[in-house]
Amino acid sequence: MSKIDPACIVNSHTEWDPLEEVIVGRVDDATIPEWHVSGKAVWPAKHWGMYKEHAGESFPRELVMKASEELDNFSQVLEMEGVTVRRPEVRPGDFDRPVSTPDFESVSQLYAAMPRDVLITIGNEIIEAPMAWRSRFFEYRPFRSLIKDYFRQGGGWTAAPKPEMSDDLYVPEDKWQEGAGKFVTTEYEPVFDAAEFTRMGRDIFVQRSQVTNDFGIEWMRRHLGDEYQIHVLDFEDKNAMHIDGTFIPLGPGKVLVNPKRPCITGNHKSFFTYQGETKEYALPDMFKGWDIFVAESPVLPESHPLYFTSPWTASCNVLLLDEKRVVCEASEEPTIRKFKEWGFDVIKVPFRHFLPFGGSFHCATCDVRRTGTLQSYF
Ligand code: DAV
Repeated sequence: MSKIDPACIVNSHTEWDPLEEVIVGRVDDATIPEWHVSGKAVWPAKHWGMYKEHAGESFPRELVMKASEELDNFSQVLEMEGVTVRRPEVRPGDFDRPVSTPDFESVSQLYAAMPRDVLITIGNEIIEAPMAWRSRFFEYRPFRSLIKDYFRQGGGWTAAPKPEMSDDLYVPEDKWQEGAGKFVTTEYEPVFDAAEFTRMGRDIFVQRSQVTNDFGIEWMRRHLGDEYQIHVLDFEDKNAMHIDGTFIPLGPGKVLVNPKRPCITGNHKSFFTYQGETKEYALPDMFKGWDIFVAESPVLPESHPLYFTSPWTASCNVLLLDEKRVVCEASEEPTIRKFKEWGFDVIKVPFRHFLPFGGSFHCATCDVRRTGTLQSYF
């Protein structure tokens, strides 16, 4: 028998159950993190100069302002769709000053824009992730007043072991080489970003990535115990970071996949054409009979600044309000058309100014409550 209470203020088991309450991030005071090998492993090379020369400064202020307006508008749209929205608290000095611990110093902290990266709700519990970047060590702080409030109302609250993030956690920059399956984080201690995990009831999927190590995955496995199965998926992706731009559950029996990063994990193969080439997508056998929806290429112009990610977040990083309603970026016409063909009701929200900060609607949110119970979909 499950100990999970569906009436708890914190209750979410999947990416698709009807969304009742959500945290939407704030991008205010977003600060450029310092150059570090853990960033080099994932940041687009054309922005490396910015990290090397402008760490500790604000991201371009006009962009931050427009992104902040987009977040406010997105929050209003969610409220109009009947979702309760809560926001983190950003205080002066949260990000734009140096921090030090016994193990490292960092010129700044990053932001509170991406609750999905730092928090994950599994059942009745909110878990704070032990993130792998020094610039994100204190990222839980802007969310603490919300988490305390949920705890007081009966929600569960766990902070995974805080990493030391000494040099032992990273491959030194002069030894670091990029390549699929090569990771910049060592197994010194558990680390993961919450957005590395995606939830389908009793089955939870994760990838080893530049910010999530096997030790971190094992911590989650033991923490969650027998009621859950954690499955590690492997993708062709040399900058792997966060599964929600790569493999996105859309409902029971439905998953959205990024054609640029095929899954190479199992024997259940499907094929599709991407840029004139036939591609193989190999999932574990448990996905037999599932619909594999292939994401459309993003239409974001090449010149659009993306400081942290590939452009695929524009088309893949969608938020489901239930099995029917999906929030898509308003200029991504091909994606919108596809979702309609697949039978979804599309809610179009402009988010182009937010994308540069490393994600879209899924990243910018964290589920607090979705109607539903813990089930198995396989
Ligand atoms: O480049 O697709 C997405 C990360 C979103 N949290 C990417 C990474």
